[in-house]
Amino acid sequence: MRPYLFKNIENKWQKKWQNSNIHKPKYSKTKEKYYSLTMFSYPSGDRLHIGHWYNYGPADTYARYMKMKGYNVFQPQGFDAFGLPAENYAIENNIHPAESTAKNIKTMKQQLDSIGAMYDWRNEIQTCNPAYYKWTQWLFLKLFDMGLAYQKTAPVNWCPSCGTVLANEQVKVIKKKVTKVLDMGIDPKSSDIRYLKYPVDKSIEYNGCDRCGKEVTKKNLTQWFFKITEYAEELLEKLDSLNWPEKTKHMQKNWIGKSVGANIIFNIKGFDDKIEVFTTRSDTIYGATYLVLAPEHPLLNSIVLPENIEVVKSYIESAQVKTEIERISVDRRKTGVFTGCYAVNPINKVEIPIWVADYVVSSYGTGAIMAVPSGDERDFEFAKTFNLPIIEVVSNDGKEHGNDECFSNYGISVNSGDYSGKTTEKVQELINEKLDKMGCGGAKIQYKLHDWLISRQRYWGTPIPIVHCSVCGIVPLSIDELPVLLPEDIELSSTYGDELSPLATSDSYINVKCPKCDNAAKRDTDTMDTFVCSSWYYLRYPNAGYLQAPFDPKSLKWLPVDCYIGGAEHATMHLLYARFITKALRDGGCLNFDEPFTKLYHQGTITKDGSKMSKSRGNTVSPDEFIEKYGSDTFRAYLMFMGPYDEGGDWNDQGITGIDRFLKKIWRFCQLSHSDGKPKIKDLQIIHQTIHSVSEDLSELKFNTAISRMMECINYFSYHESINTEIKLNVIKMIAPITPHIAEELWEINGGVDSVFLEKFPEYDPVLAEEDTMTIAVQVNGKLRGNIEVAKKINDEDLLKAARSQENVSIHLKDKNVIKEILVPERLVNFVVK
Ligand code: ANZ
Ligand code: ZN
Repeated sequence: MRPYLFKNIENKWQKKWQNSNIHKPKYSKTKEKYYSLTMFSYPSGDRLHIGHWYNYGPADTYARYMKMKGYNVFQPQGFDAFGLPAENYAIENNIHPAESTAKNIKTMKQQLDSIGAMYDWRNEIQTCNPAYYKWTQWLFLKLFDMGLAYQKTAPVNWCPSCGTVLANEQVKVIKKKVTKVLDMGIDPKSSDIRYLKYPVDKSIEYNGCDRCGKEVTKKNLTQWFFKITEYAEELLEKLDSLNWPEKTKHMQKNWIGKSVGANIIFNIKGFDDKIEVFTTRSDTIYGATYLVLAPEHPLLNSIVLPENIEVVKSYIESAQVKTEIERISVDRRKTGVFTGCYAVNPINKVEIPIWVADYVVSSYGTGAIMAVPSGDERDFEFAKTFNLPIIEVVSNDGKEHGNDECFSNYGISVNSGDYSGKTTEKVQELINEKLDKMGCGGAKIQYKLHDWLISRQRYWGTPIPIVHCSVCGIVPLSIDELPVLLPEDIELSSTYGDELSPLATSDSYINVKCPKCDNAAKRDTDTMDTFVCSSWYYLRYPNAGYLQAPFDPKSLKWLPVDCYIGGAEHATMHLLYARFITKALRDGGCLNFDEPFTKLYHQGTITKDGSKMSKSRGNTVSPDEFIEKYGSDTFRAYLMFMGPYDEGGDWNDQGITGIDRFLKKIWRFCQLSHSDGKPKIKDLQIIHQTIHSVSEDLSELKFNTAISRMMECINYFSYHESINTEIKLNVIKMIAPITPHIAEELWEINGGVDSVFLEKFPEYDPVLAEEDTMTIAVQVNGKLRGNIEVAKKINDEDLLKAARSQENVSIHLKDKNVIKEILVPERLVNFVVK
């Protein structure tokens, strides 16, 4: 037997695969197409880590399995090469990001090669390449043309540490434990003068930047947005049709945040202005005892009475320093001040005071509410705090209970004029109709989703193809002016001036002639969010070199993506943006499908000693050293064996030696000499049972159990001195998707021509796989006392005999009278005794 020299074997096959067409799909044959995609990676300067491997290795196993199942598999690879991490890396290392990115991509590609994956490198994508970002600019212009890209001035998220604005999706709630030293001054009861200072652990929450974790602030800026809200309903509704993890669908659903309710317009006594509120409970309008405006509400500039201006002003200022999370948290003490003016309830004409309070936020609904203390907890507390009236308007039985409580459920209206006695649903319907007739609002659907802010004040991104002209205003470039190349004469620094884009410092870039009127004009100085680059890349892959358009219309037959594998952290960012862009391009006449990713799968995370691997924790494990020591096949198989693919597992070095032994057993087994004569029935049964479960597991990405079954199978055969060749070849084919290099080598050793990946994955024969024995549970008086293994063809008499003689059962039958024997075929025997 030859020794298992994994290094030689892996090098040999990686070269062979590269030089052959084996990884290339038949592009024109899309009938059996299978587009297997993994999320492309960021070349940020780190080497490929276990996380990448855990995404790409098992995903390749799945792709290879699908290929052996007869699919025409397309598995591309590329680089999400623009963005902050790449720019920051370049700044730190004092080189141009174009240069460092190219270098990092080169290293990453070498590492990717060591996985031995079935990548079709002919269709590689690098988003920082002008041949690609030309089409990202095209996408911007397309959306602009469709009215889906627009500029507006709004309070936006600003990350001071990254020096750029961020989309809402890229801001996350960060929980942190901090130790604060409380200074209580001098203890008056104590005789010695001692300061009461003691540290307390406090947990704080704030809105942080998804990249750097620093606190994000709000700034009023003019920025570019993509109108994702136009698709809110479809994004929500089509979730049901997707073969995606339920959790991810749920997160998108919550992020979109649909609320069915009404807008109600209140007149303001003594002013022409009106206040519009959003409510999900228009039926409670008779219980509205005051209105609340968010501190940012523009009406506060005009309606506050002179004697109230001072307090309102200082209240607004105090609200500004609080985070939104703090403001809306339910258990916080409510604060607020009276504006001095009154609003008129459009339904019953009652005048109610207008307050300003920070528990109402400007970013949701209309930034104003009608407060119903008897129906809403927050309003209830506020009313208690400030002694405002509480009017009961809904109860469970339509009777007034007059108790001082908040009832937030649906029920039957009371104290509501003609509406009393009717159900919540009915009253909502009637009131909404009435409001509509009066011109005072009506039914309204509200979403939490906001438009996608796509401008970034950073250098390393796709320039926005817009010119600002003092005469013509915003002028989009035409397609033949693309790409707008990133200027090279820019001094990069980690501390750009506030809000100033690095591109603004290049005179030669900024100053242009207006394409419309030829007067002096200026280019837009921002670049696009890198999530724009990744929102459409899967469309270009099937013919990534196409010059005439962003994607080749013919190659669109490859879409949608059949299976997309990547991290769950993208649930409400990339995965939402990509769905939106697909729908927008469909409506723009470019695509004829609704959803980009038919099936989605999230791999879990690999931990080290229970915590997530990260550079800052210093607990990362480099794949390279293990590939060096054990080989790529062993490493890949070990990653898959550690736990269910969607759960991940904890890394430890001991585990990998088990897989190492397993591969060596396979190596030995697949070189056993051929045994003459017919194979034993038991051998056939084992191999067909294994084929059955391994193919089922692989088709569901259950790699760990597939490998377990292979191990059991190999253990069974480990006593054999020779083996039927048919069985041996089946083992090689079964292991091929999991450990591709060793499988190819064994295939060749056994006289296989070409590649094992041109073979079909073995089919199991149900007759041969059939067990000839079965396990029967034996009970005494309904209690399980033992199990027996018997032949499937056994008759009842022999079965009962075997059951009685089971060791533990016989103990429980001793000296007892069996009054009944119950037989459940193929499952159970129960002795009823006295
Ligand atoms: C009156 C009312 C009566 C309400 C009642 C609730 C219960 P969701 O389901 O999240 O959409 N609201 C509206 N805009 C707000 C804002 N900008 N800041 C804070 N709260 C706001 O919640 C909708 C409800 O949240 C609305 O319905 C409003 O309070 C409040 F018995 O109006 B409701
Ligand atoms: Zn002009």
